[in-house]
Amino acid sequence: MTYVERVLNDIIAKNPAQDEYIQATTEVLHSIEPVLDAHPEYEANALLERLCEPERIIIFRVPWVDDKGVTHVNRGFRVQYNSAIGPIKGGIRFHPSVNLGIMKFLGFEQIFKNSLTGLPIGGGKGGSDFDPKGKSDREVMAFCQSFMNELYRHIGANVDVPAGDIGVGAREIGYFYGQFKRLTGSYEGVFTGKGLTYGGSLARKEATGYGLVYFTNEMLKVKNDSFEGKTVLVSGSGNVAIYAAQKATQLGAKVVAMCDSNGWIYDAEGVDLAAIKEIKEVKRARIKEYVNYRPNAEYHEGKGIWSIPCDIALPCATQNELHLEDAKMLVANGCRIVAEGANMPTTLDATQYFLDNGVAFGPGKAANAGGVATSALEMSQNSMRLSWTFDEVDEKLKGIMIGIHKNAYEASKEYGQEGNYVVGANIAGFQKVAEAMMAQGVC
Ligand code: NDP
Ligand code: 2IT
Repeated sequence: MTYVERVLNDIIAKNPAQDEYIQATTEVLHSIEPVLDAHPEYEANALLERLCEPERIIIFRVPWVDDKGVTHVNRGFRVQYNSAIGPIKGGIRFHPSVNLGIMKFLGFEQIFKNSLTGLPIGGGKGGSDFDPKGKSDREVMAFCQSFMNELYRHIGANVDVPAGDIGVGAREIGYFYGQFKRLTGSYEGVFTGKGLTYGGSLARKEATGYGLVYFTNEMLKVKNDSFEGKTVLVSGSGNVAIYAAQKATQLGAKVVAMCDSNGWIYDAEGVDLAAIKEIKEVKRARIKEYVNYRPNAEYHEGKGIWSIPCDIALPCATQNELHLEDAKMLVANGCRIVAEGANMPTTLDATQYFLDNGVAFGPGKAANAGGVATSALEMSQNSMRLSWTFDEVDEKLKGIMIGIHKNAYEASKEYGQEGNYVVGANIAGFQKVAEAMMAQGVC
């Protein structure tokens, strides 16, 4: 039995019902096998066993009272996965599906993503099974304050710096920040994605989506191609999806479809992003309202976005939203590039199908790293007590995404799998963390 098989068997035996965590570790550990073969000292020092076990997991009760006076209890999580290369950094997700396995997969992926940015940030993730849909602002505030009443003691600008993710945006970060400050009396850069009036960075809101498109643009350049004239599908209609669609459109592509968890819209003339922003960012409503803005567009209930012919697919909603049958449809319809704005949106068999069928595939930990990279730029600005202009941040983001693409591509080449960004990103992300962990001794 190889080292990787032994570690994966232990993970499977010890973590029943954590399917997403097993999926993420399986992919990463298999791709780094050549590095492990070249470094027998990693096995001798139980490096993988230490890497796969979070430094600590905090699970806590989050009680709150709704507008009718009814008391509810949700479960809160923070997985502080790995601080070898910097303080813990990663988002907070509010979604009813949140459980320990999902928190661990996201935290595990974050370690390598953060390493790929080249910036000094460790990996972690947090969240709750709280469902913000349909809640009033006061209910969301009550929940965020209660969440912070426990989490504040575990975080800090040099310890652990949370940010947004699904269901957590500027509104929630504001409530977290206010409560943290009240509990600790400390005005510090303990969150990113903050509002611009209290330490936020310009371009953080746009960063994940823009970064995804900058990365995809590098993938296109390898093929001597560009976004100009391409037909693009973007799943989701949240923070990542909206700004991916915006940048792809700016670069000359036509985004013809987007979705939410209820259904999808198709607009042959190109999606009207002002309408999507009003529906999603202002009204917090359902995407089916889009047809009220554009009567020629179609709305379809349920899944189905991947059945539309396209050149480029950008899954930007959630994990395991793109299955093998979707991959087959995309390939049959001529899709040649897939880049993940979401974390692990593509199942393992669908990923393999893309790789086997000549589709250039950008894995999330590389392609969507622009969000956390810009979070690290927000931390830098907070430390300096300065703020950069939008263009300064955007230029840095672009440079970081070009660098991630280059490093992942070169690692894929070095290990004999040129153009396989899954292998390249996993290896490039792993190497820095492994070296830092070895240098710091058994801890
Ligand atoms: P948002 O909450 O802003 O948007 C999420 C979008 O995805 C919504 O349109 C939502 O629809 C849809 N969605 C969520 N769950 C499902 C589901 N089960 N089926 C179909 N659609 C679904 O989140 P973000 O845009 O911030 O995050 C999207 C993805 O990007 C996540 O995987 C996140 O981890 C990842 N990511 C986010 C980063 C960031 O900076 N925000 C950085 C890197 C990655 P509905 O409104 O109906 O729920
Ligand atoms: O998945 C992610 O990279 C994020 N949700 C952003 C994390 C961050 O700290 O900005």
